[in-house]
Amino acid sequence: MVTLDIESAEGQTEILRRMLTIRAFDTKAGELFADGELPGFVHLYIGEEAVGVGAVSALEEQDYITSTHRGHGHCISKGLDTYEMMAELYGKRDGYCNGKGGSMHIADVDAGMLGANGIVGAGPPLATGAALTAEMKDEDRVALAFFGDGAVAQGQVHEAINLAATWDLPVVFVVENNQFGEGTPVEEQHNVEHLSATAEAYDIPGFTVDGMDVTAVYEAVTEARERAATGEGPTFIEADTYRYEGHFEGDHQPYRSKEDIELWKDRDAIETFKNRLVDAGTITEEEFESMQSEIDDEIETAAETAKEADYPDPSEAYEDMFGMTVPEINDFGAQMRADGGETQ
Ligand SMILES: Cc1ncc(C[n+]2csc(CCOP(=O)(O)OP(=O)(O)O)c2C)c(N)n1
Ligand SMILES: [Mg+2]
Repeated sequence: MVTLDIESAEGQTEILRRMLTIRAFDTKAGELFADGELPGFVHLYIGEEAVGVGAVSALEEQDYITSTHRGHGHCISKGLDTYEMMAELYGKRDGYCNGKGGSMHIADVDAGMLGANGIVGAGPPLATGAALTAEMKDEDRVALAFFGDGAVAQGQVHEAINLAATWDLPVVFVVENNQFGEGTPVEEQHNVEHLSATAEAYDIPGFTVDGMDVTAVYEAVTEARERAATGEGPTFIEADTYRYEGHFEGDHQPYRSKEDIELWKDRDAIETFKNRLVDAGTITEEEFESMQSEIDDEIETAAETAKEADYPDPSEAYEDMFGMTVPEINDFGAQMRADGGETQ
């Protein structure tokens, strides 16, 4: 069953709620970082909400996603809990990785969120691997990789697309073209007008969609998922979007003007979708206001509770690092050798 049905009033309302939740979460994360509350870096997804929510809503619950260093929006799109996310940003034990991952490493494998990732371009190979696993296990799952315009020319991204295309694996590649890789404009990074041209090299379908239109993203991913799930292989989707905030919090942004940002804000995806729902009578202005204040309360409570929560104890530092403990790995090796599986 599709995660959220964009044809139904319930699905539309939840899509709006998730986009608003991302914006509220990242607005708060930006404030907390500026106040010196959060360790590490935060990269905000504000402005790009329609890509994450549009894409994940078109998937099925059991599908996998891989994320980027700008991953909060992908997590919320996949239905992750904002308190556990906030606790992770704070480095607290209640966080998704028990506070040991932070903003750039939130993962919830059970929910199909295979991880934010500090390595640009590391998501697509994970998605191709997850799709291969699903195929070998004969499971009805697809894997969707989010990655940025700055990752498109990264070598491992091409290896991942090539393998997925050659083996017809159930993968959807989604490029979030937010017009910059750090401070470098997309046209100074690539020699093609549309990054979706990448698809031609692998003989797979490639599309460029308006990433400020949640419906357009949803429709493109719906088609791509269908292709993936029916053995027709991967699709490459470029979503044109924009980040409203700096590359990271603290970026002085000398590479663009306030006017450029305003031009994109005029096409704000949340505002557009909200107006569409109000015009259609799906929600009223009052319902919108109360949804917004419920979300603000949720995020405020998440931040306050996370601030007070416990850090992991230093004695837990080496827990959760590997799937097995060192003694278990040694036992595993010994067993393999005893079984004749070890050839060295
Ligand atoms: C392999 C690798 N190279 C470089 C970096 C440093 N780096 C972090 S984010 C970034 C820009 C990524 O741009 P893009 O993929 O467009 O994502 P965006 O930040 O725009 O969402 C770079 C170069 C890194 N983290 N990993
Ligand atoms: Mg970018």
